[in-house]
Amino acid sequence: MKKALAGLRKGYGKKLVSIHMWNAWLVLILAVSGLMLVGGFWRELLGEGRVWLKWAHIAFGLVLLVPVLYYLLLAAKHWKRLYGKNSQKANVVFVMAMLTGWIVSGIVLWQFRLAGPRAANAALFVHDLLTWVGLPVMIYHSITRVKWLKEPKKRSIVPEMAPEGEPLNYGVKQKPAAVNGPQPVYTRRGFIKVAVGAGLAITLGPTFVRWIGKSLQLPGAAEYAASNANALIPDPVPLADSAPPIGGGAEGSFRVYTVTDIPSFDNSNWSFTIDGLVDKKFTWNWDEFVKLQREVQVSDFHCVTGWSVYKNTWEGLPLAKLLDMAGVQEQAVTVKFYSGDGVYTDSLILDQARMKDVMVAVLHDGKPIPNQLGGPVRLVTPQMYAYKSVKWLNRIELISEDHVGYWEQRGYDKDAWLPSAKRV
Ligand SMILES: Nc1nc2c(c(=O)[nH]1)N[C@H]1C(S)=C(S)[C@@H](COP(=O)(O)O)O[C@H]1N2
Ligand SMILES: [Mo]
Repeated sequence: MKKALAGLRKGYGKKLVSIHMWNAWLVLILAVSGLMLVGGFWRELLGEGRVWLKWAHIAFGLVLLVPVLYYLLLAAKHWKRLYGKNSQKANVVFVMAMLTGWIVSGIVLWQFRLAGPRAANAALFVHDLLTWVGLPVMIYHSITRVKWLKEPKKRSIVPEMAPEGEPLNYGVKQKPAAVNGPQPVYTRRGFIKVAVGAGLAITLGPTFVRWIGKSLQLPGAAEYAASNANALIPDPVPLADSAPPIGGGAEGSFRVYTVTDIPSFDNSNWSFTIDGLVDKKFTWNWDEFVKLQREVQVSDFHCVTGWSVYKNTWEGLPLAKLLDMAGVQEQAVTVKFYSGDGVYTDSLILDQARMKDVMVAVLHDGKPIPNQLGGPVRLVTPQMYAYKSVKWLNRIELISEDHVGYWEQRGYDKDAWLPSAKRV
């Protein structure tokens, strides 16, 4: 133990440098992979690769624990060296707080099943917020530090801080940082720092503010309704329980997810079919479909990536009723759902499909579901994660074999049950 500690002390300065370097590389990798994971553009382009990228992001996030914990071993000593350097102390505290927040919220998101949707929701918010705050700060930090490499006096992490008179490294000859004394306020370094900061603020500031605004305040129902590109006539007339919605109005915002371009529909290109292993096949056009008897339910909606929308008042056709209308044949095992986007599918086994709250939804909080959110008709599966909730649903097929849905083919768990669900 003593020996190990002595070893720690010996190469102390060099160790700080290498911790810093490892940390920088890991944060860069995590930033790039993380931004690719949230970007809609990449979401579409990556397809299957997205699941691998997510696992890589989690793995690198866990590796980030190594430099953080290693630093904590050396922290007491580094802290003494920073005596009197309050801005550098603040910097260390800031970076450690960021890294800890990222790691803790990342672990909650990784273990979302154990954590449950509320904790996952909070973790996603923290993870995103730290990214919006932390990334610009770190970019700024790297840019200014690159300039400083030629004038390393100000760096707190330099090899020459090694005690016991170790030779100075990296070809940098100078006195120990601690005896540098106070720096004049108007130094060239100070100027560069302010200039880079101002430049970044002016060029990136507006985009950054808009980005935060957009991210913290996702579009609400009114915005989606205003840009709804569906043109199906007539509008379905809501039941009394829908308007005003008995749920009191949904809490939270949907993030628009799609694996294709967002489709839109009108009366000429929309129809709804139930076929396969049924006694009676149906194909309804919109006029016929809106005349079918609907029901109302209030339920929460949880995406497996951590966000939720609570108290949605959905109005639509209980799937069990549609199945009864069509008459499910004995050989049928699986209900397969097709999206009008031509790509996305998913499935439920019959017992799951017959659960009371599985709904072919037409209205949300008393309004037609806009095309961005899967309207005119989407599936709702409140007991399961929302990748089961097929958007632009236009065909239900009864089949005798298994069907592995779009995201399940790409690594999502076949078991989509929420932790709270009463499994059937
Ligand atoms: N056709 C289709 N349906 C889909 C998806 C999709 O990409 N395409 N994404 C699923 C996922 S992962 C979620 S969380 C919800 C998101 O619904 P929203 O885009 O209305 O918020 O839709 C589900 N249904
Ligand atoms: Mo999702």
